[in-house]
Amino acid sequence: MRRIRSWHHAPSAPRFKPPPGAVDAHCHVFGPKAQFPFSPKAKYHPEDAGPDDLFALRDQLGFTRNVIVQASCHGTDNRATLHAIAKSQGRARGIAVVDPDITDADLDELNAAGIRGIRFNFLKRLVDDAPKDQFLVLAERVRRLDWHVVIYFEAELLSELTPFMEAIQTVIVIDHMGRPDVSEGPDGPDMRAFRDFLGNHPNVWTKVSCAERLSKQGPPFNDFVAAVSPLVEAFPDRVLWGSDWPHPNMQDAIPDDGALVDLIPRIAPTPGLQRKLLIDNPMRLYWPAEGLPSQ
Ligand code: 0GY
Repeated sequence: MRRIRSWHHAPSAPRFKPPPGAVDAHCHVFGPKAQFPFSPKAKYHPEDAGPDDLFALRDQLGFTRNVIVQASCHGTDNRATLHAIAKSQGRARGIAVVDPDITDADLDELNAAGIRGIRFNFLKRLVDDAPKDQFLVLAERVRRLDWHVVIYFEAELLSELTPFMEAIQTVIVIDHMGRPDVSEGPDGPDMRAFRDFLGNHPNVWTKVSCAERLSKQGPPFNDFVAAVSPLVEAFPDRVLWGSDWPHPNMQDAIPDDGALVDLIPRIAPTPGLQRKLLIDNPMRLYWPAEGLPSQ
């Protein structure tokens, strides 16, 4: 499989300055492949995007911390993610993807290494199967660690997955708002259904991320901003923001990370909303023992 680059080598400097302590709560690392090979089941083979590049971008964009989400190309081998967390000097946590037969001792080890949750991926183009019954068992098993569950699905699956999600007792974080059609506007069927879903399920959080995937208009992503800002206003305590660097599978439309950061004040227009989105909410989920940085 050809190796592809999906990330910008020279992103612009954002005009928006994140508040000190800001968390990029959704990003990935790829490899380096020589050290951490891809899964035999990987659906894409990206160019290396390791911790040094990630942390350089973090600093350039004005962030302090990262939450690194295990990408599907590494399957259930979490070593690349753990390697990046270990290099972060306490400034990264992670979300793992695990085999259903993982032992409790291995889960404990992941916890000690900075993992705080597991991801269930329902995108057919990324994974071969998504066994709901096994996911439910895993979700129950990680409760003792006070982990949460991250779920990635597309909007057409929201109603079908609702009973599955209702059976999960932990916090649930939904990636990229379950990929709504933002071009339909804030009151289009997808955004309305998703806001109703959050309203009815107080344990569900979401990442207001991925303008570069969800927008049909492209930069400056006006359709994304119009659809997403009411959601941030309605659920200010259950939203996270992530860059999604190195933007898996975006090789045909590589986004400028600086421009993505400049969307933050457009979807979270006040300093109070920005602080919740970038600091209070991710710190509660990923660094609860540290308390919140003073304002
Ligand atoms: C994302 C989105 C994608 C990929 C993955 O694990 C992954 O490979 O999450 C995608 O292709 O939509 O969140 O990075």
